[in-house]
Amino acid sequence: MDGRNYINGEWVPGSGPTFETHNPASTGEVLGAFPRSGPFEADSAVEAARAAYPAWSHLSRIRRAEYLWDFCNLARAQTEELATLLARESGKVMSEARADIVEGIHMAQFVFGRARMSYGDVVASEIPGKDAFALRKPKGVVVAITPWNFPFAIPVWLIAPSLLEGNTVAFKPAEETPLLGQKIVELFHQAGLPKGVLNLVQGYGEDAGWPLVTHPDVNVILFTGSYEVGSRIRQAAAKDYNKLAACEMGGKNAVIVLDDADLKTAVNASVMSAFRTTGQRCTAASRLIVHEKILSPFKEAFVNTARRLTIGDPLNNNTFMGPVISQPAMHKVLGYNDLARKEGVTVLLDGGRLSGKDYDRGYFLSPFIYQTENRPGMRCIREEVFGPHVAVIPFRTLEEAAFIFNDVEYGFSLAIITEDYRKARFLREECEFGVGYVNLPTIGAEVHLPFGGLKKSGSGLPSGATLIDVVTHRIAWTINHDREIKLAQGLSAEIT
Ligand code: UN1
Repeated sequence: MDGRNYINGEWVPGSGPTFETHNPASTGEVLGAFPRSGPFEADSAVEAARAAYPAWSHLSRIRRAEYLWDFCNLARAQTEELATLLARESGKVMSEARADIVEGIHMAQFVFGRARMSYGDVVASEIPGKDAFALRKPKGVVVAITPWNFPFAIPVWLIAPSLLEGNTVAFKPAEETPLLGQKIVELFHQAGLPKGVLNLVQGYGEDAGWPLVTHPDVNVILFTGSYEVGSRIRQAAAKDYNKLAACEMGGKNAVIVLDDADLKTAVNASVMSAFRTTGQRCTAASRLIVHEKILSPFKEAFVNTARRLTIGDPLNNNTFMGPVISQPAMHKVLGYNDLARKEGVTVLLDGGRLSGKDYDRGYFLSPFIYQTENRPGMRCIREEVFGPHVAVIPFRTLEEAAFIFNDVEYGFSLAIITEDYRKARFLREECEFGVGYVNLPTIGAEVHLPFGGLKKSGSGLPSGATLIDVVTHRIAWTINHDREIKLAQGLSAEIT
């Protein structure tokens, strides 16, 4: 693909160097070259978005939503082609690549449906002659900086609600998945979105992302990625009086398996949580906190299942686990496997880099599973790994399970495997998380729910259904129908 930026409705080549995108399953396969943009392109994108804002925000909400409807129809007609490209660029297996496209479509559908529904409240006034409303207004220019692990769904999650509410957008996809980023913008272009409403800036975080984040004319930054970057973005945004940053960041999520758990459910949920997307989800579980009574049968069944997983070409429909995204990602996971050994864990399945034949062409890893107590200061059970690396941690009491769950700096997702609703409720109340499940994996959130974590996982401004709160500000609007002024709190309106 001939990569371009998209600024003010025009596909423009970059002025400087380019970067390439590769298939992580077969690194010799180059999928395209893209502009390595810098401050000039970032400024142009924000200026175009600012210029388009008055007309876009004054368009009817229904009309704005119709562009999303057209986007949806175009994406639906090409789901298979988009999913294939997504699998080749990100290494996600086909069923997950399809689900990624479908999740983006779902968000656009959800947002489209919202257009004809209430976007404010009518509230009572102390004064009978007053009508009071809580309404919403768009914020202005939104910057969306998105990750490679959901290269279609997450950009659409962030862009679609922003557009519906009347904002305009400058979008920078991850440098690992620029092709899917460009595909999304092509679909909006084909849907006839007016020029400047959505702009695309390709490139790296430091060169292209940072000038977008720090641009004085940006009102909202929506970021999904690591805590380190998210934290820098939040600090930069806090310096500007008119800027808000909503960040979805890492996780050190867990499945808690109680002593009454159905073993089949526990194993299935744990395998999905730990190894779907090769462990590269902010909702993936890298800790399995298991009651000591069920520990032996659980370990045996979990390790045996993990040992049999089909690892290989993402385009093959039978593959369960594809490669990790890049060489640095692979080295990071291998480094954490070594760290776990050094920290004295008991290795249950000694995974590592796969070699031979097709494996040599990509970044393929097999599952690394170990058992350890939750010892203070251990890094492998506290830091985010983002790969097929998982700890089995035994517990004895429910209180201890909650303590272990909370004994990390992250708080994204939680799954509890139990038949006992009282115990599940206890853990729901005691554990710090944003997305919780019972008898399910830690992954698989749906777009019409809030989506975000606590602590280092989020900024307290969840996305998903609740992104509307981030991209709008609420205004109070009160109208007097009496001929004279009457004030709340019994305040006299007499002028003496
Ligand atoms: C992410 O990993 O950043 O709940 C998003 C899930 C998906 C979204 C994950 N629906 O796992």
